[in-house]
Amino acid sequence: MVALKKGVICYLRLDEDEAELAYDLAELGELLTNIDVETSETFVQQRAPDLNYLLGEGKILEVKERVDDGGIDAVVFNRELSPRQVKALEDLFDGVEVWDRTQVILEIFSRRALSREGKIQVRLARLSYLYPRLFGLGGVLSRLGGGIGTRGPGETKLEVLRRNTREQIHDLKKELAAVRANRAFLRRQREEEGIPTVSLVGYTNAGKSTLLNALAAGDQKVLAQDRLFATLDPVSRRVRLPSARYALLTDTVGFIKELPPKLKEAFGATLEELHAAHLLLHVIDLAGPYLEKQVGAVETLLAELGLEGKPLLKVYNKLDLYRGFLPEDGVAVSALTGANLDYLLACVEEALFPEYEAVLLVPFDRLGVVNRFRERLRVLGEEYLPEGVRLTVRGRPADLQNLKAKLGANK
Ligand SMILES: Nc1nc2c(ncn2[C@@H]2O[C@H](COP(=O)(O)OP(=O)(O)OP(=O)(O)O)[C@@H](O)[C@H]2O)c(=O)[nH]1
Ligand SMILES: [Mg+2]
Repeated sequence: MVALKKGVICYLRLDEDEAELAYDLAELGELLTNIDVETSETFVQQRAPDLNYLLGEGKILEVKERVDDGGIDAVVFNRELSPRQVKALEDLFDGVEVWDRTQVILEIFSRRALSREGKIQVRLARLSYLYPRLFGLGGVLSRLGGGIGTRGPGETKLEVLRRNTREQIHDLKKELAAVRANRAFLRRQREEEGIPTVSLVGYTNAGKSTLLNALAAGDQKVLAQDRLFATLDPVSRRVRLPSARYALLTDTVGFIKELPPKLKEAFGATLEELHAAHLLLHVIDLAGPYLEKQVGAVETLLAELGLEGKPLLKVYNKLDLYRGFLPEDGVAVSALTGANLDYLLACVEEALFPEYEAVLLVPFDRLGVVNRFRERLRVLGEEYLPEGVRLTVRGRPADLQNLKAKLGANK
């Protein structure tokens, strides 16, 4: 068990939206839990952002009083703080850590990054966040790990630090460019193989990795966990579609409302992969209390990435936890229990290949079943055999899937 730190949240409210407030507080609390900080109190104020303290002076002194009473390790703000605010707040809270939402997310990402690429991306995001803040300087430095090198003639320590950071950013960008080139190469190779690609997108913790594991043809499992941003590195697995054709399914980093811009930039190469997908599966937590907010946030991010035009299928996940009306604009499944996954695969196939052919051996006493599908399926060939009729039919994968299921049942 890691020792929990205690933090207070300072929340600047810009409007009267109660639902927004409740959502943000729940989410920030959840983000903090993911870096082992427990929220002990919340201070909320509605006003225009203060240039020094984000919250107004009166409110911030209230927070200061609480912090001075002791037992608080961190003061956490719901918005990204400017360099000037970081400096002023660190001076005010003298010794107690000051965090903003961006730093909290950066911290989670850096704990999760495993691959070389993931680490480069997170490091780049951290240094880019840090760089403009090097001009005020405060305790923020010790947490963000800016490297200090040898001093050149006539340079102050601070100047060295800035130059070093600038150089590191430059180098990391170069490394990322190499990663990007390699990705493009692998993508072209895949395209030559002709396997269609499907990418999972969705809010963090919606169940993307669990779904990938449930659908993947082999048994190489990826990490799926009840924690935010469990996945940072894209992983692909082959998925067998109902017609026995294959698609390549890719899992990637989860989305969050107002993803810090520096992270969005750093993860550009990862997110760029989405452009190459033939189909996006938007995985949605059907059972969570914040479905609409999360769907909205994902759609905003997809639009920002220029992906509005992509074919997209909504997948409402965690059906096993849900008792209510089912949304009609997508497929409801449970990645955990496997419910409705066959139907999902049929829909994926339908989106990728609008129609396909199947050969079915229908026993004579089941021909009536086929008749019920006459309107939706085209019969291309009939061959009479002792055990039944061999039919070649053409139609949408979902209908064929359905027919096969009906033929299989009540034999
Ligand atoms: N009850 C239930 N739980 C599920 C289902 N699908 C996923 N979960 C759980 O939800 C949690 C998050 O699942 P992940 O697959 O890691 O979610 P993710 O979308 O990959 O999350 P990030 O990688 O953080 O973006 C895990 O604890 C899963 O066991 C489901 O259909 N039903
Ligand atoms: Mg995941």
